[in-house]
Amino acid sequence: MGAPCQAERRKFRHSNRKEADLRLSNASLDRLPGHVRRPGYDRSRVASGIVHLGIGAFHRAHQAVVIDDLLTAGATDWGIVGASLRSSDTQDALAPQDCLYTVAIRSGAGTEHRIIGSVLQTEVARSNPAQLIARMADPATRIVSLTITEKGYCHTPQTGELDSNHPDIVHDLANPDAPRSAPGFIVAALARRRAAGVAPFTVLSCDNLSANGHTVKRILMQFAHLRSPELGTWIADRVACPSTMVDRIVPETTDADRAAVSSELGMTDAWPVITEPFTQWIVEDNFPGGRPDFARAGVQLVADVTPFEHMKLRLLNASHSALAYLGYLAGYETIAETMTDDRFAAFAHGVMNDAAVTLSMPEGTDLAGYSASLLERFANPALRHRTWQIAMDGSQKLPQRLLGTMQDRLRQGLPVDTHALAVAGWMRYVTGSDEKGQAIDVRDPIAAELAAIAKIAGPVAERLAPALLDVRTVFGEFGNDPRLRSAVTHALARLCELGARQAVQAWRPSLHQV
Ligand code: NAI
Ligand code: CS2
Repeated sequence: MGAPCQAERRKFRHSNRKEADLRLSNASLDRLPGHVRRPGYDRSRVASGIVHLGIGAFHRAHQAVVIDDLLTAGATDWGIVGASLRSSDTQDALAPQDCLYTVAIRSGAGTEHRIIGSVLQTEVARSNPAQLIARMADPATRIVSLTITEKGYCHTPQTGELDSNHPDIVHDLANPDAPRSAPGFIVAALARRRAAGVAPFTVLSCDNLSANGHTVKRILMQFAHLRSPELGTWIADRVACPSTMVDRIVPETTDADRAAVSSELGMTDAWPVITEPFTQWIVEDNFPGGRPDFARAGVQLVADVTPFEHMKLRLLNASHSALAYLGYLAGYETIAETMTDDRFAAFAHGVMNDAAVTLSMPEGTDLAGYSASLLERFANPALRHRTWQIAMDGSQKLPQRLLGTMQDRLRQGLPVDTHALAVAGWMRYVTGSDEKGQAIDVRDPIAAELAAIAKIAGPVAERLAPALLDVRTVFGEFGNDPRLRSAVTHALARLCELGARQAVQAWRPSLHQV
């Protein structure tokens, strides 16, 4: 359906402005402008088959779009019930809209608006935990998927093991029927299914974790074992947790986004999601209870996602984090803005090149082409992906994004100076004070611990770097490696001496290019 000419759009927007109190809903779908794509199926005939935990921006711009495509193609039993374990914000926004929302796909060529109907209902765990557990225990639920952020797994980032001292885990072991954590809810529902003789659902992590399927399975087994060894064994034997690689850049929605989308629709959408044209989903094909016909919607089904996951985490996410910390310190608000600085763009490319040599990809994989596409995506002028947003939860992200590459490079006798500058950027960032002495709003599960370490060490690289490298939950034993300590301390000293802009300006690519 072709986009209307500008004059028609202006006319449409004007005629609809007086209907500004109109709200996106089932009843108003036929009032949308003709160029806005809407669900091509009868939502009333769709049954839910998926419960998704973490109904945030990424799920709604990625997995829910795939399911919407499959519903359009005729599937009827893979609708989504979206749950939030933390707040009612998403439900408050979407319930009045019959859970309809807009995906605004932005690029330099313009914006495409698409209404998604695959989320059928929402749940707020804290207001009714029993209802969510019942949903997940219902035999019609065959997949429980997750985008709960790296910290939602209540694990130790460096090891991937359950953190049994995590406050939510301690609470959930004491209150198994009124859990707070994702592991708590999943195990409570699985226990209910086991007791009823119902086969388990498949657990599908869509978070940026290393080996996300294996990690979530380990965490579920360890949590369940603490409740009952028999339950832990049942989960180990019966529950499938395929790993996935997920990719679509989805910045946090702003009020300006809400206003722009609502103006385009001629009606209010309280929580649209903003994204890029690119999307990719690679999934291990291990769904004993059945799955949607993912391939029909362009999802790649593989036996082992590992190489693709490493490629994405170590090239895209690593350079994203590098740009986030050093770009923020240099005064850039968004990734696209940071990429307008050629030296930062070159540095991001250097991070990708240094990671590429650690990958074992299928024959014919074009890593140079993949890196080039990443640099283009990062430079998308239509996406305002804030460096501050990507800088969040760095203690949960560094191991799979930067440290794994550094360990592999050192094993190969290769320098790690490029990645050391990215780690130094994180260290400088978590001090909580920027290069002008202004406070940084550091969001991280261990932000207070990091700030305390920085305060004791003071603004001296030779003290701060070793102190942070001793944070075992992030660096583990690798933090003791003298080559790592030397490279990171040197990088931090340069960063503190020159400032981010000049330190990146002075950066040069690693000499040993394989
Ligand atoms: P968001 O902030 O929109 O949603 C995060 C969701 O996680 C919310 O529903 C929130 O309630 C839930 N959550 C947060 N902390 C939690 C906890 N401790 N326990 C349980 N649930 C918790 O963020 P968004 O953009 O949806 O990203 C979520 C995750 O999706 C990311 O952390 C990442 O793992 C993955 N992802 C995000 C991409 C993006 O560009 N935004 C792209 C690829 C993957
Ligand atoms: C970002 C990711 O916020 C972050 O940490 O690096 O969410 C990134 O946008 C996605 O992984 C892209 O697929």
